[in-house]
Amino acid sequence: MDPRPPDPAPAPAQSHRSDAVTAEGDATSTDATTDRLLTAYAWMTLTRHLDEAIRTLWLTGRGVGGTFNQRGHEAISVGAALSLGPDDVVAPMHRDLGCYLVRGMTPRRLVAQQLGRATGVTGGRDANIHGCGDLSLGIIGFISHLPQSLPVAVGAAWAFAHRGEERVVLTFTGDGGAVTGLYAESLNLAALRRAPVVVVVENNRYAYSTPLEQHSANPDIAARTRALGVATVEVDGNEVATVLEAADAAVAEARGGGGPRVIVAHTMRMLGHAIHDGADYVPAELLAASEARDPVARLRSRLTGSGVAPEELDRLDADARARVDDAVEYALASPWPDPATVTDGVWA
Ligand SMILES: Cc1ncc(C[n+]2csc(CCOP(=O)(O)OP(=O)(O)O)c2C)c(N)n1
Ligand SMILES: [Mg+2]
Repeated sequence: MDPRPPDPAPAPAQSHRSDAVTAEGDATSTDATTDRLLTAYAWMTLTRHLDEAIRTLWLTGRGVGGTFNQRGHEAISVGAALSLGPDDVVAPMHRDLGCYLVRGMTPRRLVAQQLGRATGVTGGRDANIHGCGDLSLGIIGFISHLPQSLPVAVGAAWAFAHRGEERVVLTFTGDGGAVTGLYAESLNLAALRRAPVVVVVENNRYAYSTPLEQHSANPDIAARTRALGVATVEVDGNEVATVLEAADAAVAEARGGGGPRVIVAHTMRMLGHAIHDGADYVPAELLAASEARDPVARLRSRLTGSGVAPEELDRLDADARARVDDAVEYALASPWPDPATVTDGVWA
């Protein structure tokens, strides 16, 4: 038995009283917005620190398998997940660590998963984000073959509509995934059946090492999606307030029977595809530009600009760091899987 206290819940962002009342004197909605952004900041810093800790484990020779870089995608995965209700379901992909966290998967389980330990989500059957799901948290495990999570999400959403349940499914794909036949087929079916699914396309301009312009004859993902008959909006994926606003609207519309909604969120990976990838093929000026658009730093400066004390943000940052340190310690002390369990969950 683990003598340590259970994985603590993230510190809720404290209610904030903004001094920056809007010109209209709308102090209440300003406070509400700031409080929500503080919540997003708490989750985004947790995602950032967790991603950095996992990278450090690999770079110091303690990693197993592989791990995908999250840096630059935090506003998308956190912002979209924060728009969901408790009964909704997500089918995240490999850059959505923030989404797993918001839905309640703890840093302890996630680090143990990444290290292939028995206490990880798949009990050591994978040492990556693949298959990392927990239906008790409304998280469908990520399917490695891209974008196979998409038809599963559409099927789940269609089932909700068929049963008359007002539940929404949120899923994600990349710009590479959005050029596949499965993307078009899944969205076509979703539109025909008015399935309540929200698809976030994380357009980071690369699919592994292939730039958008080399894998898409028409790189306008939103235009291609609208041509399928699906209502689509585009947002700056490095600006969490914009992601939240678009996701809130899309989830409400899908829940209200409006059918599928797609949000194309433009961002840029700030590192390579995965831990083994130094991104040498990305022009240095592009990487520098993405560093300058860091979604976490942008949110911090937006919040301080609207009157939040830097010490309050430092406190959220320190809480996130402490949770991650605890998770790393827990995972490193966790046992490897028992070989006797190797056939558990094998169906055929
Ligand atoms: C069907 C399939 N082919 C190849 C891969 C290997 N692979 C994993 S991630 C990836 C890049 C996907 O690019 P994109 O959809 O743009 O998402 P991103 O990684 O940029 O977030 C590839 C090719 C895969 N997982 N599935
Ligand atoms: Mg991509």
